[in-house]
Amino acid sequence: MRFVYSPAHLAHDTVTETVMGAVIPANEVPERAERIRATLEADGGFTLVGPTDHGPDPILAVHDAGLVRFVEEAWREARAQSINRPNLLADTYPSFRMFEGMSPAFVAGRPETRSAAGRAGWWGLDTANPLVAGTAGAARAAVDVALTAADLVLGGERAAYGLCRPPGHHAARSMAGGYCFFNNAAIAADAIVRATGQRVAILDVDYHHGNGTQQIFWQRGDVLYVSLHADPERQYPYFLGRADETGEGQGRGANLNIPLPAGTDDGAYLAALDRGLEAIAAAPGEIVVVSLGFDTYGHDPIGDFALTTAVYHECGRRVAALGRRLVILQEGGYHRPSLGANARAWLRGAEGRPYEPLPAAGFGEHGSNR
Ligand code: SP5
Ligand code: ZN
Repeated sequence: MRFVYSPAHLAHDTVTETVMGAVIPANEVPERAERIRATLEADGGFTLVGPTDHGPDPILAVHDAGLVRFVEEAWREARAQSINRPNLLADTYPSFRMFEGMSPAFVAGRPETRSAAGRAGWWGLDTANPLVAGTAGAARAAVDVALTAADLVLGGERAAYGLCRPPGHHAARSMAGGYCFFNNAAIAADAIVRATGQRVAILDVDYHHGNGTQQIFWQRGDVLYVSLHADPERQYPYFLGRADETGEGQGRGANLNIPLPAGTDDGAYLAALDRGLEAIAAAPGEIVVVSLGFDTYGHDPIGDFALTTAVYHECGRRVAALGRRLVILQEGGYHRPSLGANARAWLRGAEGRPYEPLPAAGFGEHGSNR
């Protein structure tokens, strides 16, 4: 299988994030993508290709131009306003309650403020989403990685993997968040719909609900969104991801959320995956975009599922058994020592190659982030 990678992600060199007010070491760090790249190269069965520049139009087809401007200007503007921290992180967000009683038209006309800190809140969801000097370039490159993987599949490949970083599925039309700036999977799915005129399904197996992807396609019938994730009753992004969210308007019935309990193990996960795959098999279309996360892993520092490396091989195998072509895009996964082995297992499963676990040394699946 070919996999698309760009070193531009290295410049998105996040250091800290905040969780409930506490500063902690960043989870979404360059080492994640480097681990996966190194393991796929060591496997010998994967071919690295660089992305091609697709320009801003596919991004602007999905995202508000204001969000794109913010991502591109924010770092320079923060420095110009003497914000001399290692990263730009908001502390104030425009809760919808701030605008209660005001008409949507009036609210839509509110200016975003000139303050860089204020703008980071205006366009953001949460305080765990640091923006640094290299973020804009990395986010642009991640979109190009996704679109190049889509091009490979549109060109006839059965499957291609885009090693996107930063990830994308929490980014909504006008909002960054959850380590995401541009929604790589949504941009790729939208581009595939435009290129083929066919329906596309997105299968999101990151541990978290892809609130951004759901929002972008909420009223669209041409993209089916299916997500397996931690129940928002206990986990980020808290305010979306419930089973009764099924889409509206043209998109009615084209959104399937499968929230799962803490401790979900291999068997329970595979049963839920089969439910998701049944929904995809029942819908028309030849291409599936996979939002692939490994924060479902048993040792993930921010997840609470119990999946093993071996089950990722079986997941890849079952997804490929749909018989559709796959654009597989990296989302989350924060237990760094296991990321290479987990990605390799999933992708080998999708190709019909045997699991053949790696030796525990080096890129083994155990160990801690430290
Ligand atoms: C792409 C992706 O996986 N984004 C995840 C963003 C999660 N951000 C909020 C994390 C909240 C972590 N709660 C930690 C509980 C640790 N026991
Ligand atoms: Zn996640």
